[in-house]
Amino acid sequence: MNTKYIVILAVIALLAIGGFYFSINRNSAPQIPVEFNNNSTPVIPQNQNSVSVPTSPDVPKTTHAISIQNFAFSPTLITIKKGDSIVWINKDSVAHTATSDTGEFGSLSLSTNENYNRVFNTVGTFKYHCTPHPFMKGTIIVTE
Ligand SMILES: [Cu+2]
Repeated sequence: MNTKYIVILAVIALLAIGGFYFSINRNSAPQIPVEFNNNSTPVIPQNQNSVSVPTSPDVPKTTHAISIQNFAFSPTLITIKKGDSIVWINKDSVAHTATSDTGEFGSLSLSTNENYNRVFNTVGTFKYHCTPHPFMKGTIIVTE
């Protein structure tokens, strides 16, 4: 009789221990975050029909500096690529301009260390001068 009870107690104890371990294992199971995508319909980007094409080719544009110093443009002649820009910087203590001979572009009067920037999008030869000092001349050649 006693051994029966011992066996039953042992079984109960084993079940209890098993349940205890089971609950521990459940609780200590690694909590892996699972993201459910509730949005079952695929997101279709708007403007699907219009493909965006860059309006200008991704060619790096260069800015070329022309210094105005000692009553002269330096360099006097410069060759650049279409789309490049020129920045004139007045290094003189006297005011100068960079003025197109044909009136296509022109700076205001540039004081010391002031600059004037212009993009050249057209192939060609562009001559310019300084309005207060017409003997100051320069040429920009723009190529493809
Ligand atoms: Cu000048």
